[in-house]
Amino acid sequence: MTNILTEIKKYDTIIIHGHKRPDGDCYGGQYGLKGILKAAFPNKNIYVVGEESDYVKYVGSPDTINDNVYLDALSIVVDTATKDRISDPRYIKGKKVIKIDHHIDVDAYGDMNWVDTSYPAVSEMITDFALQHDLTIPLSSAIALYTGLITDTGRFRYRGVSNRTHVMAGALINAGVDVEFIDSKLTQESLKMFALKGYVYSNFVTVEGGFIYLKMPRDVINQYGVTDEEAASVVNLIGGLEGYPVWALMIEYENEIRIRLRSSGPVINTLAEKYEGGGHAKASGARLPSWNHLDQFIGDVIQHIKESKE
Ligand SMILES: [Mn+2]
Repeated sequence: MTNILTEIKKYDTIIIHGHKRPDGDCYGGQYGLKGILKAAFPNKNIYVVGEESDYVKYVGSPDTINDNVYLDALSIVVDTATKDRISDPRYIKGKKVIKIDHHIDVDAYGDMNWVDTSYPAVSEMITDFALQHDLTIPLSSAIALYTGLITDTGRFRYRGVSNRTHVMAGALINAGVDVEFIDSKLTQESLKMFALKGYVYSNFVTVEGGFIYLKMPRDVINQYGVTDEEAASVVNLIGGLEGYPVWALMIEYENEIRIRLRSSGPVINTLAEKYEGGGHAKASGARLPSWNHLDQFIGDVIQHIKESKE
């Protein structure tokens, strides 16, 4: 962690990347870090690049920069486990790349990698980084980081939330976060999402053995007029059902089916790895080439649940 600050000090330009289809924690890490570095080093040029997120747009919006900005720049990539998920492939043009992440380290793409899965959110890592180095956390960063902290922990409900998580949250409140403001931003719902929930509750499928899933074909997403990100966000609606410890949301893309696989029981990232995926022990992603592979996948999930009980 100390080495990271030493590196940061060497560069006049720092470009912060995140992952494709950024979520609250990705945004939190990116904009949180940007504000902290800007406050500590006002003469440095600090940029955030990558995709925009509608869901957390109050946190910030990305900068547009030319390729030549990367000359002599330091690239920092947050919240992204693998190279192919990094948003804006130009990160590699930086003189040095630092990876800061809390996912299982499958791809150490950085010249320097700070990867620690004991953090439930990269926003907690960035907050800790600031506190340990006595860096000021400006209000804009605190809002970003608190957003990341509560979205990746499901409002402090998931495993991985620790004493440290709450200490970090407390530090962000000290920095001026209005928790009610952030909660209202995150919980406000659009009519189309409200309607989509009706679809979820009417179309889930339960499989004997403890698996519940929902198919989200492309025409459903179009019919409800939601973004892919919004569609993906309903995964937890089918979680927590008694007798069904593993659940999945399957979204249809042009050439593949992307699966969000979740568990409140067995570890499922090993299973996800068999299907071009991976991630956390109880929250992973996977892919199928088409719906034709669904039955095989379901069979594997059931088998996996069975084996985990033995
Ligand atoms: Mn994260």
